[in-house]
Amino acid sequence: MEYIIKNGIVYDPLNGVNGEKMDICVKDGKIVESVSDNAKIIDASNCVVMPGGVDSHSHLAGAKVNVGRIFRPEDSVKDIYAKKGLRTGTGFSVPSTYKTGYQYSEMGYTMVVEAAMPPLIARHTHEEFIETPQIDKAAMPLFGNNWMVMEYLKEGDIKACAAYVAWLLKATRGFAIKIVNPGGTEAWGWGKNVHSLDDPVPYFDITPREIVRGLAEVNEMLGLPHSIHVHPNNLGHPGNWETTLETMKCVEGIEAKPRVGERETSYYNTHCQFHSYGGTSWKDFESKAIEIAEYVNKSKHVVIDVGQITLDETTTMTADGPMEYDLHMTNGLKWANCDVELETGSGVVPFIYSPKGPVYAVQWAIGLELFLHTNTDKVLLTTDHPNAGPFIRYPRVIAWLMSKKYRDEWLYNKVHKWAQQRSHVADADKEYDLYEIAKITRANQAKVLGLSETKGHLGVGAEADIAIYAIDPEEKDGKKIEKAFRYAKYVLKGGDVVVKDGNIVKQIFGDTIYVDVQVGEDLMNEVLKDVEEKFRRYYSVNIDNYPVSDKYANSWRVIKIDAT
Ligand code: MFN
Ligand code: ZN
Ligand code: ZN
Repeated sequence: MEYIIKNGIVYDPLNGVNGEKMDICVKDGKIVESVSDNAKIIDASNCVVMPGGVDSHSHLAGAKVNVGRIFRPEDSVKDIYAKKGLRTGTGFSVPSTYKTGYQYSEMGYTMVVEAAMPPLIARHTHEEFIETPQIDKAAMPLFGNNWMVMEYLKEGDIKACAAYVAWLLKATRGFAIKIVNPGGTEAWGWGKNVHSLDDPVPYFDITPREIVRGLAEVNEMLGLPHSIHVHPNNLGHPGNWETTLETMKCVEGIEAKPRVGERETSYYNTHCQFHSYGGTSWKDFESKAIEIAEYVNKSKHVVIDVGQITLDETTTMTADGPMEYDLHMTNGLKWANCDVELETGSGVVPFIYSPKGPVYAVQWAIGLELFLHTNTDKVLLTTDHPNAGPFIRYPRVIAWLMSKKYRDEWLYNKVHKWAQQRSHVADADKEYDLYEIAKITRANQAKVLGLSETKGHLGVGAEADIAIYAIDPEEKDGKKIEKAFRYAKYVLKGGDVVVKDGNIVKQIFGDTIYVDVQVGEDLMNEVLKDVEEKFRRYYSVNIDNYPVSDKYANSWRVIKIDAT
């Protein structure tokens, strides 16, 4: 099938295209130079054309997401999705699988990364991916509290650790190294936590600093497409901005050495909003977003996603088990806790971020300040779905960023006054333009994930993942901006029109992307012997039942890397 998208205003930052009227040609699922006269015409007059959206951090599938669904029937009854010809779905903050795929697609997103996959439960994640239509998917296995990782790093055996990471990525069909509260989730198994970068993990006697640095070295030794993806210690605690800065600094000097892709950063700090807190308690809680943004701007190795608070009722879920216990003690709502032997654990707690809550107002302002003060090449749009709010609010976040007037409507009329008093958001005049929106929702993401050869741009050879929005580039009416980005005029995925006028017109299933890194055979054999021994001694499963087999995807896309 051939298409020509005519007369749209194109925003394609990876190719430096900033609001030019031009035609985009599509053939056989790819963007091409030209098409024949038989090509179908898509009229994009008065519309904006961007690459398909890429979400590098979202909790959409797997163990804790499903706990969230089961645990919150009150969330499921709220938002029923029933459209002719499509699978029905439910759930506002933790939507069911089909609804997740459809709603991302309606917004023009074509690729989403599940941010935290417990390796032992990888199959569950992939099973849910099979049921999540419209988008390409990838998942990041959790490494920051893994017994084997901690032992190898304690022994200073980076090479063995790298081989183990390579094995686990392949066994779980994982995409990148995720680190959540390094050492703290393991400590939670003993009812404890770690509170600083140099607090030793019980029994393992290794520190968060050693875990983060060690895994960063492993990451660059293997040359993975993405960098380490880090949720630092002390999430959500007043005063944590110092831990955040220290964590960013602890990998200074470790250079990005991807063997595929064009990533320049060796450290990705996720949901940075939850890590930019000043004060000593909730009573003197204040923003340290500008301090964090200033460090990020001057540090070549760092990129952040924001985790913007959307001021909704939502469901929080994280592999940071002790943090969820703290949150439950703070808000008094129900709490679920799950342990995953040898690897990780998680917690789930509902949360109501009321705009009238003083603390939530400051959290909202902190996210916006990070967007408004960080260099737009180094910041990515996320809500840490569903932790700071559901992904269907991305269009509202875009509206807050593009229109100071709209931001101020919220700041002065809807949100508690602490947002003005405890942050500098009221002073920030910056308004994003569509070029910058395209950066923080597509170009930057594709680049830091190492996928920018074919994703996140509209150059010849790119996958034909394209979003077309009915919006005037000068629009300042927040509601209109939100509506335009919530329901795309057209979305193409792999060269098929999948959305028209905000409705799904074709159901397709994307690929599941993972990395397969080859390391030296002798080293791998040695490490495998060790791992087999660990399985016999400690795991309740047999190693032969651990790897994810071929049938766990609609279609796999493997990124092969030679690190021998
Ligand atoms: C990451 O996974 C991930 O993370 C993230 O809720 C997550 O009430 C999961 O106990 C949070 N609030 C306060 O203490 C506020 C102070 C309060 C007071 O007691 O003084 N002040 C007021 O109420 C102001 C009253 C005056 C006024 O101005 O109105 C706390 C409390 C809280 C705080 C609760 N914290 C948690 C935040 C952290 C992490 C959420 C989510 C988090 C989720 N991803 O004159 C007048 O007008 C009167 C003024 C008022 C007065 O003085 O009375 C994983 O992957
Ligand atoms: Zn996290
Ligand atoms: Zn997260």
